[in-house]
Amino acid sequence: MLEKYLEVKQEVADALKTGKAVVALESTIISHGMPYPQNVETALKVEQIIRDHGAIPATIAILGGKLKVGLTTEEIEILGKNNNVVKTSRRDIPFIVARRGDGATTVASTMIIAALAGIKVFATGGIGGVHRGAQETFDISADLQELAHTNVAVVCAGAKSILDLGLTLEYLETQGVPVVGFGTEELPAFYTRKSGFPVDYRVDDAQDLATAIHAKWELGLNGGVVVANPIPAQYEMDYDTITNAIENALIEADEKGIKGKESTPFLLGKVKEITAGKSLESNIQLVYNNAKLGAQLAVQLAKLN
Ligand code: PSU
Ligand code: MN
Repeated sequence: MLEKYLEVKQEVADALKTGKAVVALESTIISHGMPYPQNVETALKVEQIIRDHGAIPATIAILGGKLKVGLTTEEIEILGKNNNVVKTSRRDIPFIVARRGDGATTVASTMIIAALAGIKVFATGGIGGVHRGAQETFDISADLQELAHTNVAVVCAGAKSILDLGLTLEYLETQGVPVVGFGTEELPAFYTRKSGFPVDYRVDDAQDLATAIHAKWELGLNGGVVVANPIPAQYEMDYDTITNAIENALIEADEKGIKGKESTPFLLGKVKEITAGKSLESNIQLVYNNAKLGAQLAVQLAKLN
């Protein structure tokens, strides 16, 4: 029945069958998170970094209504160039499938499709979370509910302070999702290594991380793990510059009445514009850094299974 919907690339299927390390990657970051051609260049380089660290990359998207696990270079090009690709979260999946459409998967939907294929590790830039002002707007990313239920470890650089990081951590705590700092006691805030908020656990190597995640799932404690990996210091942005950019982006979003699924892409685009592309270089570098850790974690987890 699943075969009707799911199309796993041969190389990925072989790796999964033989218990080799595989790392899932999302496609919203390609279609809605970065401009062309940097998006395509980054997506391809990320795949190479994962290979260089001993794992097989599986970029995930919906193409022609199929849930694709592992894409060709041509398919990544399509996602990067075509602005008709729909941002697809959990609720959108059945409709994109039914109309045989193309969808760029968010953290939530990438986790769903990765889990269907049997992939345990997913590397990306940043996760969605509780938006600032959520007390009024109820804008809470579906990513957080997915982390509550779906058994995939998500390696990210924390979350951007377009979100309310304190409320995001509270929400994850309620849902039983561990937030682990890789080599840090503090939640990184995407462009910066620090946020002022502590993580639940600090882990310093991929093997210890794999041991804890493996224990979680063997004990039947379903749900994901947030592995928060700080941006390398040399690519970190100046705290005041990025804070200012985010404040201005939030004001403009509010004035324009931007809501719902448009909110995150709008804010990301504005921040990029205000920092004159400086944020893009940081964004690319932190994704590379997460791809490397994702591969190392997948290799360690594969040893335990
Ligand atoms: N944060 C980023 N870059 C991104 C996203 C979030 O720094 O590209 C994307 C991810 O795909 C994430 C999604 O899953 O935005 C969250 O959107 P929403 O808040 O609408 O759930
Ligand atoms: Mn939202």
